Amino acid sequence: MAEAKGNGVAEASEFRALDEKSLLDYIKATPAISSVLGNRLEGLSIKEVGDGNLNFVYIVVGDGGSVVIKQALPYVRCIGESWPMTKERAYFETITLKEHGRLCPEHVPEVYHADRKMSLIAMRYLKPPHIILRKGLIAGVKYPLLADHISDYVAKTLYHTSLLHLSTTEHKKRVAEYCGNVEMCRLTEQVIFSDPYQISSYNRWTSPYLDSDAEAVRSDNILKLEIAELKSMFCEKSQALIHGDLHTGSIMVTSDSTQVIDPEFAFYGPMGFDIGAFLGNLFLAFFAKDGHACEEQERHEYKRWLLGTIEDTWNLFEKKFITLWKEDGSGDAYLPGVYNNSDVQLLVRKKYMKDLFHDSLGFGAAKMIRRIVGVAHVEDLESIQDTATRAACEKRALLFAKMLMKDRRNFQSISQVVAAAEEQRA
Ligand code: ADP
Ligand code: SR1
Ligand code: MG
Repeated sequence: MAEAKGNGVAEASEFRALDEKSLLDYIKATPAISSVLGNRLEGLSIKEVGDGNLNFVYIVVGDGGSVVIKQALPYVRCIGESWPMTKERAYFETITLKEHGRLCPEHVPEVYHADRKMSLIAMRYLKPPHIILRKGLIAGVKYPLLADHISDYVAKTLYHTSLLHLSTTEHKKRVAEYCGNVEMCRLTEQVIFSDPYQISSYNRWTSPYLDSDAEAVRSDNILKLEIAELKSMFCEKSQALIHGDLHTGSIMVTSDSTQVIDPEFAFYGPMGFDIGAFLGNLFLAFFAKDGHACEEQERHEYKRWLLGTIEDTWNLFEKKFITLWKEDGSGDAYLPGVYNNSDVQLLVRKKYMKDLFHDSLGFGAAKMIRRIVGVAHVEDLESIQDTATRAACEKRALLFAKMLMKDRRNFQSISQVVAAAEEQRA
């Protein structure tokens, strides 16, 4: 059925959209998958569970093992066939899972089989009690290792795919391959950097409460100046192999395991886009918390935990990233012949990390804004049943995000950003 290529990605003769029934035939004809199931294919349970925005995800469980099979169809699932989208995204997700998995195996599920023509990936099933982080946050669960694990993942994947580690020859080769994921990048350009700032039929917000707030975003010239700068960075800065969609719905967790899934938007882009996605989504969880029924003391403690996790993630990331740089620094960016004394090394590291911090704040703010006045909102806020209460949470989050995008260069530390979030009033 499918023939393996040199990069471990097989190619079927042609594309077919699968369903729970035809998937069984595919599994039977694919030794790389049936062997994971212990070749015991009688009585397999196959369930489609995709609750993401784009793809179809099947959980396959049998007596001999389990596997997750993900297939991309040529459109955006949450909108429908009216929004066509390349199914090549499954190929970029595959090669990124493999590369990020090589660099950080503790936090990325293993790929067992991939089929480029079928736009299909078979990967490790992250069994219960793994749940999507966003759902855990909505339920008020604390994850004490989250900051340590995610800072590990971003530090390792970003550092090792940047010019701090790679030669320009190797880096350019990789950049060229990932230029192929242009359609996914263009989707992000539209829904994060353009649509929230113009009239678009895809935009929505909690109306009528946020009508004037959405209009204010569309008529704020300073905000437009900033989003233009961030968009140009997103399009032009090929800094590292980024995940490209690192929100809290792309992470599965238990109390001691953190697994990053779904890197179909991956490309060589600005590092701050990944860090900002994670931090921005934690800030959304923070602002949403006031809208969820909860005892006052418990709410206060949970919001403190979220802010502590934001602080720890950045601070640990910075420490780990600098350590990797000090221990290695073998890339072409800062040649030892030029940067040959500790003073100049300190100078460039400080400048690099300061710029990365401000990029992360800017992208984090952009990610927050799009989830409030653009397409594809987040469950943290959407699950607040009372409309007026939800609108009040969204207003505070939006005001904070606009301030963060405009004033990001004035922040010297993550603790100052966290303090600003705590002080944010409607
Ligand atoms: P999309 O690309 O559509 O956003 P996701 O990759 O986010 O799809 O997956 C959708 C859902 O499928 C996730 O929210 C999660 O519940 C489930 N899922 C995806 N991958 C796995 C996995 N490896 N193990 C267990 N569940 C998974
Ligand atoms: C139509 S926008 C869909 C969104 O879902 C994905 O997870 C990305 O965040 C994308 O922007
Ligand atoms: Mg997803």
